[in-house]
Amino acid sequence: MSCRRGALIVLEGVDRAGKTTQCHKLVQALQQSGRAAEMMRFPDRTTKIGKLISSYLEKKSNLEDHTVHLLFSANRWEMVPLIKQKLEQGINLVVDRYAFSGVAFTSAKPGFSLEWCMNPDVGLPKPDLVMFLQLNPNMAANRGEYGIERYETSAFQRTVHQRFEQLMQDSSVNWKVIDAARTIEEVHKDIKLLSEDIISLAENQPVGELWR
Ligand code: ADP
Ligand code: 2DT
Repeated sequence: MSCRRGALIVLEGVDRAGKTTQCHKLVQALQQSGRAAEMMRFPDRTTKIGKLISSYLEKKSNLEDHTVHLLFSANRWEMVPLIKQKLEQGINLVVDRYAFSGVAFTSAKPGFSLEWCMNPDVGLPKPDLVMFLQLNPNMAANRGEYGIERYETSAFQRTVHQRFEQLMQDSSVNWKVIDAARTIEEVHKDIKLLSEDIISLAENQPVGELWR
């Protein structure tokens, strides 16, 4: 007897929108309701490629812009066998950032088109649901100072936000915009409901291919 597959659920949004907080809460809630669920995050800084990326983000090393874009994508591709295996085992995966962050961040740099940035990630396992945690830059600023990593400036984050808006025009992806300016519990309630719905829908469908 084949088991029902798990759903691939992604949380996206700008810095401090609450992605990590909500991923943890969602995994916990799904597990408490008797569903298998695990969290993943990108970049996954634990792999060899992830360590190169981490050093770049920490500004301990420099990498050419195209090169680091391809490394971020490779960091997702190296996880694809594991992602597929977990979904087939019926485990729901809750993912903190995915290819959408990859495209939004690189295309916020001068000289990078959305199309060029999307190409390396074409064919990745397609998320069944992508929730975009919407938070305006002023609200994000109230949640604490930016850190010292690369990309952590308000001007760059504003451009990243515009790129996300462009990506959300693509109806081939199941985007849901979540108002992230509310309390942690209010945001969680919406995310949990949307996730439960998609888990029921996805279990009878094959995993799709992103942007193909
Ligand atoms: P992200 O992963 O999107 O960068 P985090 O989940 O790390 O965001 O949250 C950033 C900061 O904002 C943390 O200090 C967190 O406790 C706080 N935070 C998260 N969600 C909310 C919320 N809904 N209201 C107020 N503060 C929040
Ligand atoms: P956190 O580990 O704090 O989420 O920051 N990024 C992420 C990219 O530029 N390309 C990508 O493909 C991904 C997944 C976003 C990671 C930083 O790396 C950026 C912020």
